[in-house]
Parts: sequence; structure tokens; C-alpha cells
Amino acid sequence: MADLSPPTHTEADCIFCKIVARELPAFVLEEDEHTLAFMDINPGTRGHALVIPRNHSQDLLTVPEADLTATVLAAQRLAGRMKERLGCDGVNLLNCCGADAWQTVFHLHIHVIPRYRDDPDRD
Ligand code: DGP
Repeated sequence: MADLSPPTHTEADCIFCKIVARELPAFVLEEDEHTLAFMDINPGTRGHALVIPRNHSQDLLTVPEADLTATVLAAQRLAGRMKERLGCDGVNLLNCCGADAWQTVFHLHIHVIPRYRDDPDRD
């Protein structure tokens, strides 16, 4: 019979926890006591990165306030650095919360996506 219980996403099977623990490789851009920023393995634009809290939280709805605050501030800092270093013209911050909202990795993360005036997929 099919298992209809909701999926659980624990620290033990979390790829981003493994990146935090350096058990999986990643191109780390910045880190501090509470957060880590690294390149997305499947970038939408040049420089597309992810910012995560070191502590495991499944998503935006379950993350403790202190980890959320640290993650948003780290994303803001990274966006500023992208403008300086990549010369991008703008930045999108994106969070997908829940499988139906395209979340595929169940450790809170904010996409920090540099945008360029000449992006081929720009609306
Ligand atoms: P989301 O759909 O919002 O859950 O995005 C998850 C992102 O994580 C997706 O853009 C690809 C990225 N990603 C998945 N696995 C890995 C990995 O092992 N390393 C890195 N650097 N990024 C990953």
C-alpha cells in the first residue's frame, strides 16, 4: 500500500547540511557564524548563488526568527557585493516554500540571482 504520510526532510538526509559540514563540495562565496553562501549548481544567470542558515530548517515557515534574519541580511550583503564585483544591473531574491512552490531542497535557502540588462530571458 502506498505511503501517504507527508515527506520528512531531516538534517540527516539534507544535502545543504552536508555542504555546511563540508561533506559535499560547493563553491563557497561567503560565510559567517550563522550562514553560508555558495554558487547554485544549476545557475539561472551568471553568479546565481544560494544563502542558507547553518542550522537546518525545512523552509520559510519553520525557520526560527534569528536564523531567518541572519539569512536575509547575508543575502542583502551578497546582493551588494554582486553589484560591485559582477557589475550586474539588478538582483532577484527568491525563496520557494513547499514542493508546490518549486522547492526541491528542503533546507531553507534564498536564491540571490544577479540580473543583467542584456539577459537573454529578461522580460
Ligand atoms: P529550490 O528549487 O528553490 O529548492 O532550489 C534548489 C537549488 O539548489 C537549485 O537551484 C539547485 C541547487 N542545488 C541542488 N543541489 C545542489 C548541490 O548539491 N550543490 C549546489 N551548489 N546547489 C545545489
